[in-house]
Amino acid sequence: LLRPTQNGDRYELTSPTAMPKAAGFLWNQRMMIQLTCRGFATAQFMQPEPAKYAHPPNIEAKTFMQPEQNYYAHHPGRFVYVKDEDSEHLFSAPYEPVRSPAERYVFSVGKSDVAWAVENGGVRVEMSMGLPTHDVAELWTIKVTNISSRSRRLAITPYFPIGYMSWMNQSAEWNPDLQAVVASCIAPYQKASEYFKNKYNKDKTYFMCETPPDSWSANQQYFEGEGGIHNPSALQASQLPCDDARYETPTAAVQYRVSLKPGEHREYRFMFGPAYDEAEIADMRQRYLSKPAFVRAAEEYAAYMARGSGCLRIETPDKDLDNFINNWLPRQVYYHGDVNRLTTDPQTRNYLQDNMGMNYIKPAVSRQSFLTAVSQQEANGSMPDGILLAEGAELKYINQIPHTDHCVWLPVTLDVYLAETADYGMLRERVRTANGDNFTVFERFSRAMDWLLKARDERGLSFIAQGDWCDPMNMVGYKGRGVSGWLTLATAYALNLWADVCEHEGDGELAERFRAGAEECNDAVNKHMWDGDWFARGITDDNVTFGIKKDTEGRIWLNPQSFAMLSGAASPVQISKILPQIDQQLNTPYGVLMFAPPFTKMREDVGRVTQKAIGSAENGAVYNHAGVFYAHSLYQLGGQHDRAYTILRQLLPGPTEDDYLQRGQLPIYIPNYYRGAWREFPRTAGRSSQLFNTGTVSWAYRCFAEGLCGLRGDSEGLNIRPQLPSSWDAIKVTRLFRGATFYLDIRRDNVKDVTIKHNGRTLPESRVTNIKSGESYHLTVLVPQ
Ligand code: CEZ
Repeated sequence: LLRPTQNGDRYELTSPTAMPKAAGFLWNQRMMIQLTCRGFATAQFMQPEPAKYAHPPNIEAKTFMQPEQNYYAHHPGRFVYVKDEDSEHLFSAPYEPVRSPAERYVFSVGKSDVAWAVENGGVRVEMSMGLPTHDVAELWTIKVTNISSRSRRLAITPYFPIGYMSWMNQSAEWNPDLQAVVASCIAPYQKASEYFKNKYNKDKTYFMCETPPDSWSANQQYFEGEGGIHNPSALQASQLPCDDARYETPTAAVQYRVSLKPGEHREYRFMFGPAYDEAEIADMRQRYLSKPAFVRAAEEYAAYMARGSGCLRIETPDKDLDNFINNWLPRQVYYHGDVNRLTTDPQTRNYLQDNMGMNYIKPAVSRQSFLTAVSQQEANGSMPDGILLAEGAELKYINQIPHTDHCVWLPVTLDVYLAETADYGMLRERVRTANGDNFTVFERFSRAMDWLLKARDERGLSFIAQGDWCDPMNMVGYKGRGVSGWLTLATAYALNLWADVCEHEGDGELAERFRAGAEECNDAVNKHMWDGDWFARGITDDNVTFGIKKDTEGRIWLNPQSFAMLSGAASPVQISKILPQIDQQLNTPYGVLMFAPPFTKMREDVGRVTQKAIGSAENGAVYNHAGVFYAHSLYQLGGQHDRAYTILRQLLPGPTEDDYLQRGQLPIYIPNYYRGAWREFPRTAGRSSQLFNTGTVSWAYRCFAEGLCGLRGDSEGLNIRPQLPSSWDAIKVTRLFRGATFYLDIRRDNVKDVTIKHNGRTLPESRVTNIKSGESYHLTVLVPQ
């Protein structure tokens, strides 16, 4: 059903029906496309806000990327119909819209292309798509081969529906000079000011052919006719109608009528994408639409992807895991750091955490992200809800809701930047904000910490306003009094991390002050939120503590437990009570739940999180971001190798076929959640959200590098303290660090503590200092049995 090829570089799925939403995705800095195994597609480009060039056939609501998107017959997709003109047998590739079962079907997802090979009725169709590195366009190759032993007369009809573009103005026609169907629209608007904003938008969509087709259709209704998308009327005739769309729904179908001898094939190239005008389309043709130009674009794009290959290679007893860590996880981390989820106003916590991952790929990008983030700090030291990345960008959607946790992520993500680079010099850069104040990065971080300390109530607990890390927890504190247990602990964690930096920078007094603040936070949580076996999640506006034993829904939440371990609030005795509770109440075969039991009805003093579908998203799913915080806290704690590893492994679908089928996702990315409600609704438990935007990935990479492999930098060198799961005896690791390459041979041996040998010599500590850029270090690392 599912197999890795080329050392895990690609994954192949051999059924279009077993995991119907299984998909691959490609991006560049200006666009993103997700393609399902059946041929449905979701694509967006930035102008500068996310926009579409292919639409469903009706008006679509605009929103940010959502989980568990459904596909339906008319969902935008990229298809090719093939009709045998003698037998009249009709099928389509990849699978939609005809859904005729293929004799052989392979969906093959690579890091820089997505491809299919489909055999049906003695004809093989190979489709593949790539992207240019800097432009917005899809580059398609479609190859049709007669694999039967007789000559065949075929009508080959690529079909790229364009859909309902606008209620103001839309049309489409064949442009003979461009050899393209060109659809045009005026994107709907109402305010005069928007006219000027939209004036230079790419309001055209083109489907352009390298080889002139015999006929075409630009009108969805005429093309599909009474036969419908599964059996379009236009395919009954001897050629397509060569029609147009005049305030009718545009589409793009072109047809080639060919005779193929046994073994003979035809190969076609197409481009699909948005443009401002015909001149731009002509220019794109010139640049890309030929075989050599496709080859060049593919090479360039593969090189672009390769720049995101990360700093860690592992060889463990788990080959599927190796594939993921060596090929796919860094790619997903790169995606987040490279394009910030294709938003112009990423949530501040997302922006900082997505860039945290970039430390393992391009630390210079992370460095710049701190400067950008603090350049938007408020005068009172707090951080805004989103970071604006483009001129004219505005805070939208969730960023219009006040959340109180954003400052926390500054020291938390800086911790990784400093561990990777030891670039304390960045802290001395001066940054001026739009409100005119001018401080060093160091001062700005301290101001953010002071704001966190201030944003607490008389008990010393952090106000939650309309949300913290948990976006939809919007009614705990909307009256201004409610507090977050998690945020108080996260504040303590952040303050302690920052105190270490203050100390390193020679400001012992400040360090002491922030450590005292952290202690106050921890004490307050212990005083007001310890429920005997675990920590509560918060206290509402009306002074009701929740996330405690007497709650029948939302009884135990994962984040406060993880952060109590990170912040030092939880004593060893408390930890020994918490961990078994997590095992019992939150563990599932698909990962650890964000909380349990899920809410079944609105709780007006908690908010809309309780209204989400049971076991979906934040309402008690296996929300991977929370799961990976927990893994991180276990690695930080030490001595929890198996618990931590189990969670990391569960972030990924597989390796059993049952698990793949239940999750319904290829092991090429981590989704933001898998459905929870494992006891309540076992049928849907484990199902992937299919949403690859998630703060999980930078933490997952960190957990593998820093936790499992135990490789973490400090101001002078690299510490080495692997935490292998007990079932592993040995692993091999390659780690790039500050310009040097470390080859580590890690195995269990009769040693009391981690012992490192370099060039036959045992090092005095489990740490390498004086690292020289450009050098290779071959180390043997012995870990206790
Ligand atoms: O958003 C994520 C946020 O991007 O939810 C996380 C939060 O920490 C991330 O910053 C947990 O709440 O509004 C909502 O109901 C959802 O919570 C979404 O905003 C959610 C997206 O589905 C994920 O892309």
